Amino acid sequence: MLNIVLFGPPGSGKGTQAKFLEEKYSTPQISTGDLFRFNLKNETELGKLAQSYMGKGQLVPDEVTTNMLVDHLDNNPNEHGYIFDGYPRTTAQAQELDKILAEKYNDDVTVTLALVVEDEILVERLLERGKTSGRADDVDVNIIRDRIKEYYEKTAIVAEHFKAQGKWVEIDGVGSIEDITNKLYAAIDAANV
Ligand code: B4P
Repeated sequence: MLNIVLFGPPGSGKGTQAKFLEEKYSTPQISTGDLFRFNLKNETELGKLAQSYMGKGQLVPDEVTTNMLVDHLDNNPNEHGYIFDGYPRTTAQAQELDKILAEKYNDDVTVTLALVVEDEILVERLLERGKTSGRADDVDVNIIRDRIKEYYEKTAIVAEHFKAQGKWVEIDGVGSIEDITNKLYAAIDAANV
């Protein structure tokens, strides 16, 4: 299996790039953000709970997020592997992902690709997306800044988990979308030998 973790702050291009990787490697994208938004749209209990965190720029609790991920994996089996987009976002989630892949598939994360983009560019991109995305968390600059703060407080530390496993590659996330995609392909091909 090829199990790719796409990592980076909000607006760094995870969702944008996941689509290209999905097509090239036949590994479906799993975006926990998209799964929460799907639940929100369908007004499920999970959607309402998630919105109470997402609307404030906060992370949804680990247990809720991991249970949703496991359900999704069970309902969408794929022997080639997966692109994890936006999961893990805490060290507890990273430990859970290792456990899930080992127990379910006797496998592990192939590589974590971390998109590096400076904060002011993140804010610009998300405000731009907010003009058309209909996402409440992309419209208010204070919520965007809270999301970025949450990233530095809870998510950035996940790097240590994957660095310790030798599965951490940083990619410059500024430049044309195509150039970044090509850098990601090269990093995956180098890791998947
Ligand atoms: P997500 O849906 O994952 O939101 P995101 O981080 O903003 O998306 P992404 O980073 O993929 O957007 P992209 O850069 O592609 O999460 C939303 C919320 O859900 C979180 O805040 C949290 O509350 C909750 N959540 C999700 N997962 C969770 C978890 N595991 N645990 C707890 N809570 C969780 O796109 C941004 C914009 O940049 C786009 O408009 C794009 O066109 C543009 N862009 C991309 N690449 C570009 C480039 N190279 N140049 C110019 N623009 C570019």
